[in-house]
Amino acid sequence: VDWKRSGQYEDIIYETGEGIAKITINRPERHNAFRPTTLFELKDAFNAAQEDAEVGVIIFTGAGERAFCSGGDQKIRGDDGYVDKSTPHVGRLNVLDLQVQIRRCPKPVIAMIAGYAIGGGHVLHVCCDLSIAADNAVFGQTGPKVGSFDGGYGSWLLAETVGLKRAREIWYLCRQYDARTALDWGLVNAVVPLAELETETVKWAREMLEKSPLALRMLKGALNAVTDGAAGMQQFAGDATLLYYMSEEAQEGRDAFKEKRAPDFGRFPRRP
Ligand code: 2NE
Repeated sequence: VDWKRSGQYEDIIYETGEGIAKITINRPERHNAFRPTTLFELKDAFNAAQEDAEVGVIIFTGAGERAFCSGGDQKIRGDDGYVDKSTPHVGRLNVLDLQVQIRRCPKPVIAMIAGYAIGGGHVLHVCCDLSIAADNAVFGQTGPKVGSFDGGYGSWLLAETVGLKRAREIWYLCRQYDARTALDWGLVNAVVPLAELETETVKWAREMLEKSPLALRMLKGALNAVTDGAAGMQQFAGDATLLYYMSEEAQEGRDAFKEKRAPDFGRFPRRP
């Protein structure tokens, strides 16, 4: 893909090409650990990809070959969350907002993982629709080791993905798992040689770009709805309203109002 870079970011890279947006955490010297600034920029980039009608699939990755993301930057962790120049007086845990944003984004998000996906970085890939791992990928949670935990998607979405016993093992023991194990456990969709990671991920993206965007949108909403409870149903209901707005039946209601006449819904079938 001939990626075109755009946006003014310090911690991330935003690129687009051939209907794909590629969002890269660019802090390789810290294994792509995130700080509040990183997350504000990711929020902006994911929003740009969602709003861009040319974009159908988003690839989320980390710079370099050593890490996808190593979670919250422990070196700038304050006493009430993560602190940096973008939020100097109050600690933030704004990765949780990004998790929700990835789930709510109606376009498929693929995590493209080389190296470590650890801690809050592991949770981010769990929140993505698909995960493609390089053969050097390493997965795990570290919370109970470093004084943290994720009791949200990081726990129950992980359990939905690998099963409760394995989710407990991952969190309670804080072990690291290789790419083959992650594949066996259903934590990733595919494992490929490191040198082929982007080529293979783009191949998956292109296959999805050939499919009906509305069908993919509805499927993402449907697959998320159960885990996301009322919030998931709310999004799915919004998509149902979108589809209804696109029908002649709904448009008759709008037109009747504008033309100051009674609506004629009689020509629409009362389906069994
Ligand atoms: C990832 C891991 C196991 C890699 O180990 P290794 O030995 O291959 O690399 P090394 O030397 O540890 O890391 C390379 C550089 O990156 C920094 C390191 O400190 C080192 O830099 P120098 O000190 O040599 O200058 N680095 C790596 N991860 C970092 C991090 N998260 N924050 C700041 N600097 C980091 C090993 O590096 C590791 O265990 N990293 C820590 C993983 C971790 O505990 N993450 C936080 C979990 S909590 C969380 O993410 C979270 C949450 O649970 C809930 C809400 C929000 C966040």
